[in-house]
Amino acid sequence: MTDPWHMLSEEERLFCDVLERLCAERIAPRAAETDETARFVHDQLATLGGAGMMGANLPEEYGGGGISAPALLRAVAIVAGACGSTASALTAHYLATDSILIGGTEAQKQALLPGAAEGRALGAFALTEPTAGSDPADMKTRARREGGGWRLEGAKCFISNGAVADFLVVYAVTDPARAHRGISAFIVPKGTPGLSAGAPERTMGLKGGHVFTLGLDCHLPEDALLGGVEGQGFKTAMQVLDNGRIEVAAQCLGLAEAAMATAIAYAKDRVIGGQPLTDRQAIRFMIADMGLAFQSARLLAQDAARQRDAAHKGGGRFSLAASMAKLHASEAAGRIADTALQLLGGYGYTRDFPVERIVRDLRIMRIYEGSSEIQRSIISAQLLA
Ligand code: COS
Repeated sequence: MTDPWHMLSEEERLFCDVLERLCAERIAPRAAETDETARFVHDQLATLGGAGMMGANLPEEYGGGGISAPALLRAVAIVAGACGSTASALTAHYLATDSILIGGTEAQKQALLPGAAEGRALGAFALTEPTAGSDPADMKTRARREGGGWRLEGAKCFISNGAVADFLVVYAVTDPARAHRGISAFIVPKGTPGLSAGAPERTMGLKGGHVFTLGLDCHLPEDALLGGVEGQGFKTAMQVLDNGRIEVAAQCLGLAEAAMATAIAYAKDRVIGGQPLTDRQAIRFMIADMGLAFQSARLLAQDAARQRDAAHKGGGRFSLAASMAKLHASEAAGRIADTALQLLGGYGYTRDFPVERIVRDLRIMRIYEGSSEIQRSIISAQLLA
């Protein structure tokens, strides 16, 4: 079989090998405990910071890894394979730093990105609202000019890292008359008076990657406006989400591969009626279906990653590829993990194996960063255009 990651450079391979060892030694052994205790993955993110992973999405000029999008895909999958909660908090941080990279002024990039890349400052991306999830253009959070700065008022929900982040990128309406073109983004540091958060949501999975409802009634300085211009927020958010959707596909690949590996090891080991499970055609067919679903998800995600690199060099959009990768990977990974659980039988339903946790961790992948229904809308709009 050819190396499925043949497109990575030698340096990128080395980066991924080191990361894989680190995750196996220091992150994977804590995944079950993280799920049980629902403790935020602070330590795991610090470990990733030491490995250069907190800035792996950023160019070297801002302290980032400067790796290709396929290498980033592989690296995020490695983290997710070790611990879904850690990968989710990590990629939420990428949504914040990507917002600054795509929409920020040079001064904002220089001020925030190197610290974020080193893992000294954790980011959060605040777009979703109680009445504006799939349609963020309908958001109600408002920013008005006030005393040489801004008054930001509203509420956000399901914000990953929200209350633990050192800085948030908050999207808000600055001109209601201009619909999506009247949305702008703001940098809100932790501790800003008037920024409040509830307790973390009690979620089905990804229990160590906390999501929060946030209240906003804050005064912000003039230079909190991302990019220094109004009306660019919606476009920035959409571009960020194109990147983010490939990172969701990466999380799906990592989690699905871990479920599949557990099921294959179990099938090889388990003997029933004097016969190994792998002698049974029903089990072999399950393994074949998981392998096919995984391979198709990986190929689509790698294609989207290559298109992401090409678009970043030459301009243009890769929304179609990103949405296809996210939609397919999240649905395929859900099927893979469910099949793995079925193969393990009653054991799959227990916490003695990681598969039930993976099933729970994966469920949100069909919902966050644009539900499967939204991905189908984007794909059909792109194909019809
Ligand atoms: N890249 C660049 N520009 C984009 C873009 C992208 N990926 N997607 C949309 N735009 C631009 C369009 O080109 C258009 O520009 P103009 O102002 O020049 O007309 C503008 O944004 C509006 O585009 P569109 O009409 O397609 O926007 P909609 O309001 O219909 O939004 C979708 C459509 C479904 C794509 C959007 O609402 C969406 O992504 N929803 C899901 C949100 C989400 O994922 N939330 C999760 C948050 S994180 S958990």
